[in-house]
Amino acid sequence: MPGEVIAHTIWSNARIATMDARLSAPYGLIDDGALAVTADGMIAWIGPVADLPAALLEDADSHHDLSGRLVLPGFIDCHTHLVYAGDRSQDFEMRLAGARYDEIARAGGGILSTVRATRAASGEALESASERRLLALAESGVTTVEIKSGYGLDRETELRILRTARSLGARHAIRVHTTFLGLHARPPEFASTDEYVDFVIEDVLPAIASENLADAVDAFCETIAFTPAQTARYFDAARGLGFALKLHADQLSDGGGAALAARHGALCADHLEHASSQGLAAMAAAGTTAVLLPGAAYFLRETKLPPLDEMRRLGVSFAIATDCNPGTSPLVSMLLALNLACTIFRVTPEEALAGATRNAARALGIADRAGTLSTGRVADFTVWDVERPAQLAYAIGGNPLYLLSRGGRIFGGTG
Ligand code: DI6
Ligand code: FE
Repeated sequence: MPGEVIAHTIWSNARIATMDARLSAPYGLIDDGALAVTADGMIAWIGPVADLPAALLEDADSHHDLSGRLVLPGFIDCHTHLVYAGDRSQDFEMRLAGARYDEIARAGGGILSTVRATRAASGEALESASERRLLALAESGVTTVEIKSGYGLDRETELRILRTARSLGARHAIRVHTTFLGLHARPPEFASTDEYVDFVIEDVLPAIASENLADAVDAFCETIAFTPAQTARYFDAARGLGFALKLHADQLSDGGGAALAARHGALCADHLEHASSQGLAAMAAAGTTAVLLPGAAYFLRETKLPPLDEMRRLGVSFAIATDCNPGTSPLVSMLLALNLACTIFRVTPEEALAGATRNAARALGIADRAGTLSTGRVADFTVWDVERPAQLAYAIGGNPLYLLSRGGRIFGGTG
């Protein structure tokens, strides 16, 4: 209403990397910036301190001087499998002794050993193990996280994983997007992958839809997992129920996953080390975001890098995520994911930070409200004890997080 004073907080004396591509400065940087946040956690105003309207300043409930610290949009980790029980340090030892990931999987280890542990875990054990990982990610600056199921592979456990993900998000005021990864691996009680795909389509997808437990569905389309034809059948059923689509595509071999994801209008296709030029061109045309997972490439010592030059040339936007999972990327730091993206994939620090914010929002279908800092968006931001944004991608193992705001609620720091 005109003239109404809305309670708000002012944050000033900040260097703000808005990541807003409409601003011409690298990182959308506002050098001597200020930010006004409403009581309901929205950004009421953002810009250079010198332009801050006097009325906003006078009416503020509280005022925080950030002493020149760096402000960024909260990180969005758009690809994790963080709800599971057990660990896979034995696989790790086997691999170091010479076994390959696909050999361990074919020998009945790999994903299925985590499925056994997850099915057997009590609700409390599953929740507390997963909570640690979620909070570790939050401590590395994450305000929104995507969590996939896929370590249950029966109806009850898949639903339990998705409910656990939702309840952890609600308990800690972290925005959680859930994804049903039904086609992750064939569970031992099914003789063929086709029969398992039928079961998922007929019994599990409708249950998830009726409880509204997932925002999207995902599949592992790979020679050791599910074929493009099975994936397409599952995608058609999921889209019919209103789910958004994502795909683990072309990670270990070129199976045409990138083009398949694009053809189905998927939000994103993830991994893509082996994606073809045609696949990437289809993604560019469909507006499908690439999600790069340097933690998995590092952990598996993958020597084939994702075709970044081709992505840049074709205009495929790319996000960076942790892929937090027990088998191929036991990584719980978004800061380390940024560093790995730069050192292993050779993305620039600016591309890495865009990948953890603006482009990750695209991969979750929330680019209209998150991923950049501008007026009218949610006040999900982080404050760091660094001067230059590139320092966040450059350092290995430290954590200069000063404080974090999730929808205006402040965690850490003294403000
Ligand atoms: N791709 C991966 O890298 C993970 N899942 C997937 O579909 C691996 C998960 C695991 O090994 O537990
Ligand atoms: Fe994954």
